[in-house]
Amino acid sequence: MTLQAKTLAQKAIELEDKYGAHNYHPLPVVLAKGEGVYVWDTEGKKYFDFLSAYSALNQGHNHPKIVGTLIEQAQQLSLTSRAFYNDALGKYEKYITSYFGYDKVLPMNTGAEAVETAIKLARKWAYEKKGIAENQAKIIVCEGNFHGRTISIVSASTDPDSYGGFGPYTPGFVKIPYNNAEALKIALQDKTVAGFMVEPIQGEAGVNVPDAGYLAACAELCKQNNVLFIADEVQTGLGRTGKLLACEHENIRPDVVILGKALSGGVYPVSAVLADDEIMLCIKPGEHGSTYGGNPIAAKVAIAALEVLKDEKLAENSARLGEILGKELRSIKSEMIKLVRGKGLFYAIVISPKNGKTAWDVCLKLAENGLLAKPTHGDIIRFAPPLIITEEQLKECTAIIRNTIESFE
Ligand code: IF1
Repeated sequence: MTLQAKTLAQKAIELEDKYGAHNYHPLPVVLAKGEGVYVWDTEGKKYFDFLSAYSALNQGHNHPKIVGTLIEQAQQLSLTSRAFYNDALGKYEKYITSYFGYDKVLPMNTGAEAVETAIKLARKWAYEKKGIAENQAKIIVCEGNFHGRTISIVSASTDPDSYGGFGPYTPGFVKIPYNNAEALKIALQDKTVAGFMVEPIQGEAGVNVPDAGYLAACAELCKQNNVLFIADEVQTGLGRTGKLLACEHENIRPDVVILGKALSGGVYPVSAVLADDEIMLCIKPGEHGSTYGGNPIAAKVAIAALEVLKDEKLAENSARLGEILGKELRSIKSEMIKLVRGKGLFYAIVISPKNGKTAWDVCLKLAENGLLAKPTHGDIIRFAPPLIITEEQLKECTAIIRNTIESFE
């Protein structure tokens, strides 16, 4: 590494350390450029991006169509607020509702805002349509969930790292084990339940894939009990697991769908909640919104990001290459790999420390070998490349992963 480049990288790290909140512990890699499945650091070293900003970059870095749309709209009209109409939002709302088959969309910005919106919709629907007594509505969530970091959302969390020290907590959340339909059946004996909010695959928990049939059983239980099935597809949606929405693996049409991340192809915060009129119209003018929600840039960029998903058949690519990724990961013979799980291009390996070396050390070595991934919960490494990756590039990546793991033997 040249002294100048090292200084650049070191300087960037020092600036973040001195002037930024310490709410993350990044890998010591300082990125300066991204293109497709690749990123480059300040020294010009090239890496495969195997995290895709937690599945916000399904379409890859700097996608020409998406970035081009961003630039064009930004130079035309960036923000009107919802105090006025604009010529982009209606087109987007028509496009996305027909794309996913729902009556309406409520546009927001971050995933957490969309999750909060879904919680508010479920509660409003419970009072106005289901007839649950005011302020009594409950939402059932699963242990190990990750739905965002607002106070109400961490009130639903079972992870001390998420909720610890942020009390008092928002009431109205019932926590049940994940991947256990019987537990949901019991929880639904409570007639004040408005909704069941679930990740089709739990991302942060380490790509925790439930048993086949679990989600379908839950959807059926919700239907029988007039409870909303709310799918948080912020991370699993938009092709990541090999289908447009992960719920499609079990032929489920959720009552409420939450989207984010790759809805903008990683160029702009865009999130959305989809639902039919009976639910969506429970929120009246002036009862919900946000300054940037549904802005013209978000509207146009989201259309472009969704068109790319479809035109480039990214869900199909994810399904096909996900089979190869899973097979290759499972073929690595190493005591360090305790478990491999995933679906589509959404995988995780659980690492057993060896000679004091942990998942963090593996990720440092992977970076040295040209592949970026990040550990979660100490012993889990998530692998989620952009869905545009080719079979040849994927094979290069699995070879890097194999050689890196084997180098610890
Ligand atoms: C971080 C991971 C964490 C999400 C699901 C809603 C949101 C997320 C299923 C909120 C966000 C991000 C947040 C980011 C790291 C990443 C993440 F699961 F993807 F790995 F934290 F658990 N629902 N996930 O995964 O969306 O408000 O972030 O736009 O907070 O460190 P957001």
